[in-house]
Amino acid sequence: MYWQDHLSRVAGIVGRYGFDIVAPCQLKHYNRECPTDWQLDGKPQDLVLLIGNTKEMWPHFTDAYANSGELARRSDPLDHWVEEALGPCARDGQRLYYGHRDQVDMRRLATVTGVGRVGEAGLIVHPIFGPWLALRAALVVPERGPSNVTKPDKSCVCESGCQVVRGENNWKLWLARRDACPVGRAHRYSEQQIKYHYTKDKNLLT
Ligand code: B12
Repeated sequence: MYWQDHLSRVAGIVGRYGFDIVAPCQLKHYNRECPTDWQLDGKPQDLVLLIGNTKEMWPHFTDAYANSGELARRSDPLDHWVEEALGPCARDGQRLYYGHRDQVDMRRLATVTGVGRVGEAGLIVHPIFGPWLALRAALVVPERGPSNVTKPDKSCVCESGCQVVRGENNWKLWLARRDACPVGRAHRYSEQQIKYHYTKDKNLLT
């Protein structure tokens, strides 16, 4: 199979749960950017697919939460559900690494796959979704990935400057920095999704 076929297959599976970002690179493109202990195993040309989501994922998660007592008993229901949703996309010989628990540097992977640039505040900024995305997992497939990955721009340059938003380092500061970004405002998360992401308060889900 070509890497495009793997990408379509994975996008088809994870898209059912609202994971609407799937982006490829070769393993060496990621590994050469990383400290040794964050590198992933495999051959240099292997395909890596970054899997992420925008606000599209949220209703899938809240529906699953409403219909499953099991999720409510978990200390981090969203991370648990992410594993349930993404797990089936890894076939034999393919390895799935989760951003919330495995040693994979999702921000570096986002830049080498061209998903986004690193904004002044350090958040990944996607050309359409702006900072309104989450980087969930990396799937390593032992087949040749795309060799001609566009060299990503290293950083954003814009007039509004999320870096000018300063204050006490709490979640409201990070929300203000996201809100300062002029890109992707139509893709802002709902209030429920925002608050849950920053506080992990399960009461918000009921
Ligand atoms: C560990 C971690 C944290 C820790 C970092 C502290 C520590 N001493 O370990 C804590 C829990 C504090 C944290 C907080 C936040 N995090 Co965080 N974090 C991660 C995680 C799991 C690994 C980062 C890492 O070690 N990288 C590898 C090393 C080699 O690279 P590094 O650049 O030196 O790593 C440092 C920075 O990444 C920094 N850091 C961690 N998160 C963030 C977020 C931002 C915006 C910045 C500027 C820096 C930063 O901490 C790392 C250790 O010092 C990644 C997911 C992943 N697997 O990549 C998410 C991740 C980087 N975090 C993310 C976010 C959004 C945040 C917060 C804004 C969320 C919040 N709850 O408020 C805050 C802000 C961080 C800050 N600078 O104050 C997102 C960024 C998404 C994006 N669009 O860019 C990621 C990718 C998670 C995701 N699922 O999408 N985080």
